[in-house]
Amino acid sequence: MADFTIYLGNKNYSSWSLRPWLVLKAAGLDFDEVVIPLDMAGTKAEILRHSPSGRVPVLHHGDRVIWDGLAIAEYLAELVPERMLWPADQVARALARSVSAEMHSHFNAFRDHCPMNIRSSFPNRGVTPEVQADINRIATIWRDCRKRFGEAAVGPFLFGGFTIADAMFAPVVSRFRTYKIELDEVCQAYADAVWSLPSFQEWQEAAGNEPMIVEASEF
Ligand SMILES: N[C@@H](CCC(=O)N[C@@H](CS)C(=O)NCC(=O)O)C(=O)O
Repeated sequence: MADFTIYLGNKNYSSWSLRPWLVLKAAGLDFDEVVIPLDMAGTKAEILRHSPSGRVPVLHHGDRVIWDGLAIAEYLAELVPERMLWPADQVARALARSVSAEMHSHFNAFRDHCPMNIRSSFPNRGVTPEVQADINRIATIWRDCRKRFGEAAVGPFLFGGFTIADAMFAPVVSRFRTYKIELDEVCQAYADAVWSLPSFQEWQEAAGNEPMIVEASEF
């Protein structure tokens, strides 16, 4: 079984879709991708043809169907263990899973007020005190991971080399640019490393070329 197809939302807006797509790239697997335009009359029905949750992303691997970004990432980590999609060290891996789960299930103020919009720039818009508290927590996570496990010699990511944890925070990196959030030196260097990933650059280019507009994510 070698055929992978990932169904995604709009690349400019779908933070949930970006994450497992980056993990697929890091896994080194060939895959097809289908973008289902979000927020349109037929969106839900089209997604439901491929995803039992009625949400994207969803990965089809032969007759297997795996939905939810973090579940897809975990599945890929099991398929290609040699790619070290989680850190090798058990303590680092537990922390990587913790921060990934925290990113997956928290930061609602930041999500609600600062939606991902890769190609746009809205300096400081939407930064309420609750949003700032989310930003501060994310910056603390980044600093802590970099300090404890992000050895410069291994790589510029949270745990040195690129892992699922970095994919989980990639939409945040984009939002920090869109909303011009000021970061300290450590966090800015990390954000720059994620932004410059060739796979992320490829996604950004596609996002810039998409014709679809989701009004709710524009100001
Ligand atoms: N926790 C899910 C969230 C997925 C999600 O909310 N996807 C949105 C697009 S970004 C969606 O499918 N929306 C379509 C709809 O609700 O009709 C994941 O990580 O995959």
